[in-house]
Formats: sequence, C-alpha cells, structure tokens
Amino acid sequence: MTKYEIVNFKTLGDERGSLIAIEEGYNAPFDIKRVYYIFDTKKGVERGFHAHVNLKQMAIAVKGSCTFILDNGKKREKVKLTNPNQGLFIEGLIWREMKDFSSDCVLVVLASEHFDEHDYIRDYDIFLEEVKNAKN
Ligand code: T46
Repeated sequence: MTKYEIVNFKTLGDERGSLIAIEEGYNAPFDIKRVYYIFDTKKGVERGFHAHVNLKQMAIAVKGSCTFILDNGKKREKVKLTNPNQGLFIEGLIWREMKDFSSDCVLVVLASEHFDEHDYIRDYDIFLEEVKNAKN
C-alpha cells in the first residue's frame, strides 16, 4: 500500500504538563525496529529527496516545526508538522523532501525496519519508473 496520513496522538496531560505515548500496533501501525532523530538542522537546509521501497515510518516534530513535501508520482503535497501531538505516517512509494526546519526543530522518526541503504530510491526518475511498474 502507498499512503501518507496525519495521525493525531492523544495528549495525556495533568497539572505537571503533557505526555504522549506511541505504542506499536496501536497509534503506530507497524513494528518499531528503529528510532532516529534529526536536530540542529542548519538554516535553509533541505533533506530527504528519496523514497523507500518497504519502509514504514512515523515522523513527529516533538519540538519546533518542519515541512514535508510528499509526492506519490502524480501529485505533490506540502505537510507542515508543528505539534508533538501529530505524527506523519508514510508507507510505500512516496518521494519525500523536508525543508523549513525551525532552528529548534527536533524531528523524531519511528521506522519499521533497521537501516538499509538498499531500501532507498534516491533518483527521482527511477522513483517514477518504480511507481509506473507498481501499477502494472
Ligand atoms: C527518511 C527521512 C524522513 C544511518 O546510518 N542510519 C539511519 O537510521 C539513518 C536514518 C541514516 N543513516 C545515515 C545515512 C546517511 O549517511 O545517516 C546519513 C544521513 O541520512 P539521510 O541523508 O538519508 O537523511 P535524510 O534526512 O535525508 O532522510 C532521513 C532518513 O534517512 C529517511 O529514511 O525517510 O529522514
């Protein structure tokens, strides 16, 4: 399946502050094998520029904000992450670019697989070819 969607997490707050729990198979719809985070991103930097073959991921701006450009080979859409109670779930052949990182942005990403460079498609023309083949 190829899709992306915003998942709204329940904020468990009390007088001490806020807490959000992300649980495999509940509000994260995959087995979590890896967690990485992107922070201290320099002004004007753009990241990503790739798609994945098998990976499922959930990206959360736990602090600050950033923008994802998501492209399924037919249309491109902008999704801005501004709140730790929102996760961006991405599955299947979606080209992603990330930009407009605020200086305080901490982007946490939960991933369904261990790191594997072979799962990356880093050439946009090959990505379009894969999208075409996936539909045939
Ligand atoms: C994605 C977006 C949202 C590792 O060694 N292990 C890891 O788990 C990751 C994620 C990266 N790396 C290495 C690979 C590169 O040498 O760290 C370096 C930077 O990775 P990359 O240029 O792929 O980073 P981004 O920000 O362009 O993309 C990352 C993820 O790689 C990617 O899966 O979907 O964030």
